[in-house]
Amino acid sequence: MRWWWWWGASDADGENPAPTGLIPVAAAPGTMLYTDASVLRPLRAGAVWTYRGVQVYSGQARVPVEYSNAVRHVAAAADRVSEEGTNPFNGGPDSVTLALSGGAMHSLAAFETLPGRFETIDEIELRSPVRVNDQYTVMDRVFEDSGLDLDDDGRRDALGIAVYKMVIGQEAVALPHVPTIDAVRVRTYMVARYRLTSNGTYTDTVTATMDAWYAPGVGVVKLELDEPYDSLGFRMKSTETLVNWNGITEGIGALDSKPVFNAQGERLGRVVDAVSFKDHALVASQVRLESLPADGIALTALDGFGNVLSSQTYPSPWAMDLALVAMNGQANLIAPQGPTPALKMFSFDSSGAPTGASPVTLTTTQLANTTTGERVVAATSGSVLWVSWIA
Ligand SMILES: [Ca+2]
Repeated sequence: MRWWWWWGASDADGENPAPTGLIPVAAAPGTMLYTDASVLRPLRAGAVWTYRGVQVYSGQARVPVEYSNAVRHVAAAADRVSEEGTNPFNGGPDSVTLALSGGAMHSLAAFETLPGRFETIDEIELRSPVRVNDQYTVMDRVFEDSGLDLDDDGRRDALGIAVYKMVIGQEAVALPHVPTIDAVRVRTYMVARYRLTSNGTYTDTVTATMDAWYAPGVGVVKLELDEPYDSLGFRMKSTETLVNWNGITEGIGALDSKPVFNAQGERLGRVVDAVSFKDHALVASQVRLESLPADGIALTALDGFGNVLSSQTYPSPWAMDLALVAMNGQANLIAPQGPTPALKMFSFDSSGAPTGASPVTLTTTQLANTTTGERVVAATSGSVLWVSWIA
């Protein structure tokens, strides 16, 4: 995260090694929250965190701005990823490199200190162990040439910038569409002031803060940036909260919906029933087979993202009235079938391929209203199969 670069000092050549004097003495270390900081910032190529953002302006009659930001991890090396945001803090696309080193999570970003001259800034986002009150410095620099001459003496004034972080503690964070989650709050302070060349005095100190909440196993679940908005002293607060997380093998929140296609390349028809297995679902849906007088059904296996693993179509009159039930790792389809009215059970494996030579007849009782879509309903308890129908 490099939100504070907007502050932009511009002359590394004139850098003074003396610190700014803007960083306070750290408080005594408090409770240890995590021995290993990396659990709070998982690096996972392909994972995507989607945030809802809002920017509110204080002291100004201005309508809040809503935006969204999707952050993706792209593989970079064994111990690092490129973290690419579509719109962090509503500022357009941006990316940083995240690297785990020595128990600390580093955020590296190239910064153009002078036109055409780039410097990589290494910011420690989190370090181990994670303790309340832990304070660490990202930057403590004085730029002798700030590019501005505030006191009009013909010489450009110096700018001191201090960036440091403090672990605030653990908090329960309420999120939209996502259960409340415990997260560690870390506050970043960005403090700056000018030193005037005419008399060596300092201007008022200006402070921006950014709070980040890190949830174990998930990463950043909330960000809040509070920064000066303009020279009149107004402030802008930007808040980003996690809407969903696609962690590839796990996740939280609901992902965007997307159409699912059957074996014929058509959108899945009316879903009649569905069952779940350990890592996928099997969906029975109606399908119109042009060559047949009646509808058939498609049995489509979907992974947790709605990707089709397999899809098979069966011509049958089942579509109007059937039940699908998972039992012993199989999918059992229970449906009336003629010509003699009977309720039969057809077995499939979890991908929807037929198993067993022939269907099992459950009853030959005359069924009522099978042509009007009255539902056959089935459930299991242990090894017992329950079926209900209208006789
Ligand atoms: Ca000056």
